[in-house]
Amino acid sequence: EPVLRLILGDQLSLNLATLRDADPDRDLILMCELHTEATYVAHHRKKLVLVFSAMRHFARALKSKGFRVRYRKLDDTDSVTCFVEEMEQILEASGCRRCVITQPGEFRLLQQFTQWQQECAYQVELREDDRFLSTPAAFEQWAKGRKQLRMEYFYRLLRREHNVLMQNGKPIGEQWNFDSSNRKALPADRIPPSPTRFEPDDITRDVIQMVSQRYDHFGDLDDFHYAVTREQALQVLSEFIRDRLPNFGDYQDAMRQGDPWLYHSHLSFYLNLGLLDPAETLAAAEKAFHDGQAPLNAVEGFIRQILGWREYVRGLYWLQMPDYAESNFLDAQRPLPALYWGAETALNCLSQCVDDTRRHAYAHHIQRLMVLGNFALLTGIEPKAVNEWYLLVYADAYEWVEMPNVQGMVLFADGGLMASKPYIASGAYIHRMSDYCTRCRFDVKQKTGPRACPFNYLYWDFLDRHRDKLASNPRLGLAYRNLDRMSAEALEATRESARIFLQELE
Ligand code: FAD
Ligand code: DLZ
Ligand code: SF4
Repeated sequence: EPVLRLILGDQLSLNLATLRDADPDRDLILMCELHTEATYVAHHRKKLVLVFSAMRHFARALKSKGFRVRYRKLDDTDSVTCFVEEMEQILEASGCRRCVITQPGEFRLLQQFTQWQQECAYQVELREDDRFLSTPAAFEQWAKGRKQLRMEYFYRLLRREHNVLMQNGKPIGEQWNFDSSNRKALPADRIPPSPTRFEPDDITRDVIQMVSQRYDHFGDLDDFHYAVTREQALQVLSEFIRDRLPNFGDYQDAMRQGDPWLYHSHLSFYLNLGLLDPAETLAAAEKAFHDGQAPLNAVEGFIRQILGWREYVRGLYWLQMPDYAESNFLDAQRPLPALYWGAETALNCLSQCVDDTRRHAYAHHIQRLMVLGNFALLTGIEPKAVNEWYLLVYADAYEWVEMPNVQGMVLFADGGLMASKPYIASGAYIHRMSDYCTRCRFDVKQKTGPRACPFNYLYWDFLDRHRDKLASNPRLGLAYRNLDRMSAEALEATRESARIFLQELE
């Protein structure tokens, strides 16, 4: 009897659990582009092109392996509102009684599928997504009884379990973490290699055409050059290992006007779509270290992002959902300011980071965290709006990875479950790590007044405003002592500058 096997847009892996026991001659594989998926948040147009083009290329790869694939293009599914509806139609028409799905990466879809599984007349099997190095169950086990869930300890556990950068039971280099050597600014004369690019083929050009006709969402569509097949993604990986990894550590936190790519890997798009497997990226980086092609601080730094952060946020998401979406520890209520959609702003760092995002559906970690995120935190933007923004603007964004980064890392909305303190910074940090301030109308050295860098007074005003919730945090002790030492006039000027700025932001 034939089995219907659904493959979602971020499940583009030949070793997907759904496909493991598939019989090409007997079974039917279903992939479908849905208007409702493209619009439940108004995804960046480059993200839509990436997902749909990668889906179409994956369907082609499946067909060339002999699978029977039913691929539904957006133009044929206008009346279809959800995956379940499409599956029911096919099951009814085809005589299949069994259906296999790998668990989706977003809670809303898992809920739909489990509800259907319970109610429908078919045999619906939901399989664990095992394209990760850990599992939600293992994370839950680790989290049991802990009040704070620090990534660092989960990471060490996984280093041991998977024997990554280990020697005789100890971390290579006698140290788990080399972050302190990974905070260099980028010297002005350093030119990072340009990113790997692929010219769009016929399939991608069709998708670009379709997206441009149908959607006017935020985000530039021109100059699409991302990988859309596994072969291309493997090329991005190997060029990263060769050209960028050696400098990845040193300049991991650096920002430069007009260049979001720097020495980052640009692999999140492909890891999250399923075109690359996290284990193979770790193996490639570890090999570069053992071959003497990249230093330990770079390799450990890169491995920590994928083995540590990526696995950790996924565990946290499934542990905390659905409540995580509702948390708002600091009671932030401000609507998202128009500058996040590209409205003109005099804060050059923000304007540049939004511009990179609009052009590429990409910004690197420190831009997302210390500029765009820092500003959202300092100005008290409502978590729901911030989550929606991050989920739709980045081509690597799916809720399982976006939400913990926003709720936990950026907004401190979970009250410190993830982060030991809010990631707040004044203009000095942005000035040290970027060249944005030299081209800004504001003066990063001034603390208050109309020409002062807004991050400076917003920083102190934030601490002042949230004294009741944050003053007892030991990691903010020094900051609060400094705030307490501020003269009454200086505090008043800080509050006044912040008040004026926040009022104008509305
Ligand atoms: P690199 O700097 O080269 O890092 C290598 C890989 O490590 C990445 O490809 C990614 O898979 C992983 N990684 C690094 N940091 C994280 C992290 N904090 N959480 C999870 N994985 C990480 N990443 C996403 O993949 N999707 C998102 O929707 C997303 N939203 C974010 C939102 C905010 C507010 C912040 C602060 C970070 C977010 N990140 C997200 C994490 C990180 O910024 C991106 O993974 C990274 O910028 C992708 O670029 P890269 O591949 O060049 O990364
Ligand atoms: C992101 C995305 C988009 C925009 N569109 C589709 C789609 O039409 N069909 C599909 O199967 N998947 C799509 N995806 C990926 C899904 O949103 C993703 O599988 C879930 O959110 C789970 O992570
Ligand atoms: Fe951003 Fe302040 Fe620097 Fe301007 S001066 S770029 S607002 S940090």
